[in-house]
Amino acid sequence: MSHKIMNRVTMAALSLGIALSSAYAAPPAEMILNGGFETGTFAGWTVVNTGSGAWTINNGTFDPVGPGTALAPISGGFDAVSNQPGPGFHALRQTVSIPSGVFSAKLSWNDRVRNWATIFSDPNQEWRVVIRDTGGAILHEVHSTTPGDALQQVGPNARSGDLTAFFQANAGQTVVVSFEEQDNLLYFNATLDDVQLLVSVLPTTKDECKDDGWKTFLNVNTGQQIFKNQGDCVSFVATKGKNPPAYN
Ligand SMILES: [Ca+2]
Repeated sequence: MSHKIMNRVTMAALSLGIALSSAYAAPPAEMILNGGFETGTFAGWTVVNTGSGAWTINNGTFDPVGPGTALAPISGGFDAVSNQPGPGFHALRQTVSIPSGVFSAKLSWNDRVRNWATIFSDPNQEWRVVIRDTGGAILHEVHSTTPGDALQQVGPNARSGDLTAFFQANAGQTVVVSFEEQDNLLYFNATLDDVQLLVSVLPTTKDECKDDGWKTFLNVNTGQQIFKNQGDCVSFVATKGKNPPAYN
């Protein structure tokens, strides 16, 4: 395991309060880089701005074009805010490779939504979170504003989507996680922070079960361990999955 991956795994484990006691264990991996924008940059992100306006890194002083005012970052020192003087489309994207053997997957983030038009409209005055293929086609919608929703959702709003079934059905595929603000009715400020894509995979060797490694296999959507004990984990590996985890 590279230092870079180890660091990311360790960070994901720490965020879930797991003790890394096994040399072989495979705790849930964080697949998003710089999800909190704490580099103060868009490092790790593909920034798409078409039409009018752009995404901006906000340290609490960014005052968007239009009636929106500066707001403190959702967490830490920075978040990302969209703004525009005219119609446009603004996306923040990361490309991820879906591993095989996924047990659970969860995409979570915090946002603020400030729609200065009189309505949301699909898709032309909308905030949405979708999974696209590398050609741009939408494969899965995680979240979307809907006509009738409150126009001002300053929050911050903690949102998430369970991607387990989608990841299991698309193992081995490369996909694009895309946070999108689109507008053509009036000003629209979307704010994004704290993006996490946690993925847990099942063990493939008995060694991953030993030295308390079995404790690190979690359902990232519930936070629960999936194996009852080391024997439950070893049995899963030995039977090539025919004997499922106790808590699946
Ligand atoms: Ca942040």
